[in-house]
Amino acid sequence: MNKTWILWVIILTFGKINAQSSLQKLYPVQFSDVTITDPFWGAKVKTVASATIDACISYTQDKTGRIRNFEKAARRSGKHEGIFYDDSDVYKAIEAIAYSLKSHPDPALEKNTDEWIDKIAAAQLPDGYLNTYYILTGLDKRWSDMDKHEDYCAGHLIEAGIAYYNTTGKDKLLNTGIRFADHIDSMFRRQNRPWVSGHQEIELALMKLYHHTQSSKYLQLANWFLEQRGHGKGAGWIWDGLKRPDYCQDVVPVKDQRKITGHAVRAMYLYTGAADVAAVTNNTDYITAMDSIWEDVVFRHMYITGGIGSQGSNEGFGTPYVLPNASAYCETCASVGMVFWNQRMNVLSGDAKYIDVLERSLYNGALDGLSFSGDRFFYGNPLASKGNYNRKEWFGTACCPSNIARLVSSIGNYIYAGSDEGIWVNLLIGSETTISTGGARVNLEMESGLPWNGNVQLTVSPAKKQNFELRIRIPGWLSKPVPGDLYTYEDEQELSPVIRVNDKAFAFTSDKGYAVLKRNWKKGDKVSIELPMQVRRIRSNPAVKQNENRIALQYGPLVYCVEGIDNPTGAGTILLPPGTTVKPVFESALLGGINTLVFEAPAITISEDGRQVSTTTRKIKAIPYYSWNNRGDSDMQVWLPTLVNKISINE
Ligand code: FUB
Ligand code: ZN
Repeated sequence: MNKTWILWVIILTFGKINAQSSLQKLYPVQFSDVTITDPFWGAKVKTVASATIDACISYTQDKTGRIRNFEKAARRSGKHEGIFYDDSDVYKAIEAIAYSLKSHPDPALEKNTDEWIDKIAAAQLPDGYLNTYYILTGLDKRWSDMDKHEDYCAGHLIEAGIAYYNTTGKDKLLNTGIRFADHIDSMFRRQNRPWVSGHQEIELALMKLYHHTQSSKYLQLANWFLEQRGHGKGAGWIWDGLKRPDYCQDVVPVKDQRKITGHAVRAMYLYTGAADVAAVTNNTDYITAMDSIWEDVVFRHMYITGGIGSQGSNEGFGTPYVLPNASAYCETCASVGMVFWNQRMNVLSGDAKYIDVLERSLYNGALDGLSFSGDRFFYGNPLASKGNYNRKEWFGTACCPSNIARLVSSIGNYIYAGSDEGIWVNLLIGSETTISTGGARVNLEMESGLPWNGNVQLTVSPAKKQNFELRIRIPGWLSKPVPGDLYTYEDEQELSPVIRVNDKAFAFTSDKGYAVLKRNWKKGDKVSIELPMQVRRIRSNPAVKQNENRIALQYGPLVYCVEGIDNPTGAGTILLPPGTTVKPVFESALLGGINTLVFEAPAITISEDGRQVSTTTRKIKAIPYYSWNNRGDSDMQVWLPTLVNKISINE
């Protein structure tokens, strides 16, 4: 089918379509076209390649039965080990491996992965079905329980298959995923049999498959899954003993949703898939819904770390403005999901506010999930701890390790985008790429001091002299912590970058958070960007009672915390009164080289005889939030009190 026909099929298939102009404004540059040269992110990508992937393999293949389940499923006999969604961890590990192999080729790793793939493919049934839990516990029950994650696992299989094919050119896993997708299509969409996915993921995966194959049935199937929601067809999701369709975003149809509800990872994957569908079908109802939901998340439910999910009971969202710090759930996967969704929203709108949120979740809420050693993980990422919370080697439900691995190893996905008008620089991360705009090929080289200093240099080299816009995101954190009024800078200063082209100040215009540099670019043009970095004191909206009379510190894109190991009186004893001077100090020998924030402030101390409590002035050190708990167990706090608000001698 040629492109015009495909468009007509889409137009006839989907109701609300604006065929005149595409809703999608930008085309993200794939990580495989981006070489990371950044000291900060390059080190993280290397850690994932050298340690995180090994950890995932060790737990997937040796220390748990995940790979054995596929071997048994291929034999159609044996006891299933683990939980019904464990297949997804194998697929996510393969996806992370695929991304990592691109920058860190490793023949032994590839061979081992090929062997996994042989086992996975051997387990697939002739009708395309593939799920080791049901193959081993009773195929008569397959597709009988919407919450059993069969389609969720299928989605991760599809994502892994595409990733592995893109890196290696090997299509065995991809074809396994396609057969499973076809099976699902024949079981559900073509029979019009109700199925509300209990854990969204299949939608976004099918959209990747649609783009990979250009087969419109995957687009239709993705949209079909979206349209299943909100008509009472779901299983009546139960948590806390109550029927709660809000847990699975199943109360009203996606297009009519306006508020965020329920399980945070489910929600992020749902809206990522909805944005992917909308980008192709131009369904403005989905955009209207997501604009409103996004504001609800960012204006009322998001932690300053970009983490989401305030409660463990539903692994998700609670009451607006209720953001407890020590019990914050903030699952690593939810922050990964924030990165996915916000990128899609940026692609649809060309608005940098989504990248502001993406960057916050990436550098803080998500990165906190990975230890410096690469083989320890946080599942939840609280903003305060009494010292008894620490990273683990693995989890019974092990969604987070491979999720952070696949995000970090594909970090190049989030840096650049292109459009007909020009080139978009979203994240200021040292890298090199070549982008097409207006028919021209333009090479870009970026060097960046972030997150430690605000000096960024870009070398722009079009193949020939070319007029286009270079749109560089002006980080939102120069002006305000986040869009909306959930958090504000105490000083309310809006700082501006200084941008020079070939050493001359350039009078750029601003549009939707981007500095727009329009000129006739020639090979080797140099753009320098100076981002004025200052320590910022952040206040919460007064509606957040948990942060009343408290301040969080931020420097550049990083949120800071105090950890007991640096502050002998303990993280929970430190006050940050108004007027305290806080200075950044780069400490090259600490935690791989970080900016610490140092200040003198009162700390609550107890006299030696235990009979007096007083404050004494101490030298305090704060570290980036993502780097805490890398030096053993320690207490930690992000929101520092400005005054003594409570003394308790109860434990
Ligand atoms: O259900 C699969 C994964 O397990 C979810 O994404 C996580 O939140 C955890 O519940
Ligand atoms: Zn997780």
